[in-house]
Amino acid sequence: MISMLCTEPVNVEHIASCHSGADIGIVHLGLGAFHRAHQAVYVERNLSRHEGGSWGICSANIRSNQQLVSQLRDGGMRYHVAEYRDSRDVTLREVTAIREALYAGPDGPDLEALLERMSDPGVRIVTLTVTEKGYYLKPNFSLQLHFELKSSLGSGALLVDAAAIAHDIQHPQRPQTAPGMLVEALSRRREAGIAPFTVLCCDNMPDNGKRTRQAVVELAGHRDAQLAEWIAQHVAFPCSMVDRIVPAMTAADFQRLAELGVDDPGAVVCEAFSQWVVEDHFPQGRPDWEHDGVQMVADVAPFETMKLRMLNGSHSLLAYLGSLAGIHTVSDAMQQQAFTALLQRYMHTEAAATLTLPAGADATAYADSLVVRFANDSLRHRLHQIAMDGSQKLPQRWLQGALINLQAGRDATCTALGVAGWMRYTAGSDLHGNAHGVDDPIAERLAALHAAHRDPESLVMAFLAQEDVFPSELAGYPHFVKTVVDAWCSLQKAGVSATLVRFLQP
Ligand code: CS2
Repeated sequence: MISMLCTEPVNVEHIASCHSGADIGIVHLGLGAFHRAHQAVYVERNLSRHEGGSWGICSANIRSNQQLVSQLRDGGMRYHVAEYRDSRDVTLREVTAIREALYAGPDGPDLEALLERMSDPGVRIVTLTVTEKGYYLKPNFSLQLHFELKSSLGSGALLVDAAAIAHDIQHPQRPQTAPGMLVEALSRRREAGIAPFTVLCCDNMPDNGKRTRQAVVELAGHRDAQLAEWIAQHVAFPCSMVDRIVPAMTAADFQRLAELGVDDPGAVVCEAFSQWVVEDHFPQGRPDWEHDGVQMVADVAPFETMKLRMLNGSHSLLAYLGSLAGIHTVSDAMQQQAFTALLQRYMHTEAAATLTLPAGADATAYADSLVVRFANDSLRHRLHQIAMDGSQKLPQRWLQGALINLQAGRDATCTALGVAGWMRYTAGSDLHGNAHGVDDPIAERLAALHAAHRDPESLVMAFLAQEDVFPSELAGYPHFVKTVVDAWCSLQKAGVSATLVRFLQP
């Protein structure tokens, strides 16, 4: 470990990878920036402590970005993570925990290699970051998951009509989705008499292990009821909470890394903060992650709910309202008092009121720490990136909490503002008329709603009637509905800042 002070006022610490290799014991689906800067760093620490071992990672992209797979291979499966405490203080970490990279996306060459790897007895854990939409599930507002294999109705159920799931039901041996790959690999293991791996979901969803189990067991039921029963009985799906801000890389990020001497197409820039809370249920064994900074706990739910509603909920508020105002990044939005006031009010009065905090946690201190993290201007975290897939994110970030507040007779003004902001964002332009793409699985349906409903009230009602996004009860709170309509009108007429000032008046 070398610490050096450059001629520029930048403190750069280099941490070299301290192991020469490891057998593969983990398969990861979703080789994005987040995985490289989060889970792979914890595994890197583990391998460095043990000088190798059997928990190396085989990481696969299953939808897109074959180029990254090639780049990692070309770079000898070695890449860098630049952890910025602030713009003058960076740790440059070399990571070699990912031992193998595969591309199993549509027409990808490595699907069979991936399934073989997942069926290997040496692999005992499969982790996932495939984003919320990658599980093909309806939202679950009750958080009571059902496991009746025959039923496809009810909250949290598998989207059996989604094209990719329909494909996996038709062609189970050539799956395109993460649930389909898990089912096929588990089926192969069952037939070969190999114990199943543990499935560890690392996506931002409440009860993410239970939801993954729902998708896998339900999909398996379409193929073979006994396989579904075997998975339900024998496969562990622990829940986890993941946290680290890892923006998509930009040309400017590669440029500043080049200035620090790092010429690496696989590099990732992120914040210094990192947290991983994992439910300790790994029947086939696990790395001794508790010595690498992972919190191994009995119940992840309080951590997950706190993070989703406070951090991700705030992110989404900034994403829609900030984008409408023509602001590009999280840290730019945090320069504006109207936005910090919005987040303070949202976190303290709306989000915190709905939480059962983890032991020892303090909502005020957590909110304060988030404001500091968001203001970190060494990250160019684009609001449009966070705005993506709103239909998949809003239920757990805002709407579940709003319903709890409304049922308890409490205020949900910030959430109503956010909902109006999201609706307006999905029209495809900001309030200055600049067009933007709307990246969401239901973008077309939302565009049709905008085209069909010209008056604000009927548009808002049409949005609230989208039951795969909004809990049906929300439309039954007239004050909430009126606040959304008023906020929509105010955004259109007066803009974001004036609307925030007006709605946030005590
Ligand atoms: C963000 C998250 O893009 C988003 O939706 O809210 O990726 C966020 O940065 C992470 O969850 C932080 O841990």
